[in-house]
Amino acid sequence: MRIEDIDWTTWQPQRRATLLFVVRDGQVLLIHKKRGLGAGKVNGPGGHLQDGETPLAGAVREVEEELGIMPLGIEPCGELRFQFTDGLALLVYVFRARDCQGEPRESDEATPFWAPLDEIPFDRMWADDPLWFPLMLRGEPFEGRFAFDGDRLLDFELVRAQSA
Ligand code: 6OG
Repeated sequence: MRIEDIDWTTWQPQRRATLLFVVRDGQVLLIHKKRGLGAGKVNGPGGHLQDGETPLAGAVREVEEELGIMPLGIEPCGELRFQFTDGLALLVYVFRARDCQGEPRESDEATPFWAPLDEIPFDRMWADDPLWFPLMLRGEPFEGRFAFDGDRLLDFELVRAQSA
């Protein structure tokens, strides 16, 4: 499956989800994800949106639920559209926060850790992450489209956006 095989004008996500990265003091707050899509991988805190929830509200709720902290100074960074070969179509809203209130703590969904910005463990993350992470860290809005077969990245297109 190639990106150009997908009709993005009629593409509709079945599910919408969030990711939020607290970036502070040269470090980014990541999690070992314990369950859900991508269990076993390193990612940012996040999860699926509930009915009627805005992406920002969902992103904040997920961080509070998974890590018990309140993100501060939140900015939208980008949108990621994933088409999986098994039919799953997923839209992920990515946010960045300048700080957080409280100490991140482990939950049944996530084990948090701070990673130095020059030691981000991309080999344990989804294959799309190294593509857009640098834009997110520089605060440059982006839009990505990705074709996946399971956790294998088949094809992608990544562009800078006017605003996230
Ligand atoms: P729950 O199953 O936890 O929501 N997610 C992805 N994140 C990255 N970086 N790359 C992907 O490439 C992803 N696919 C899904 C979005 C799923 C969580 O997993 C993220 C959500 O935070 C395919 O409710």
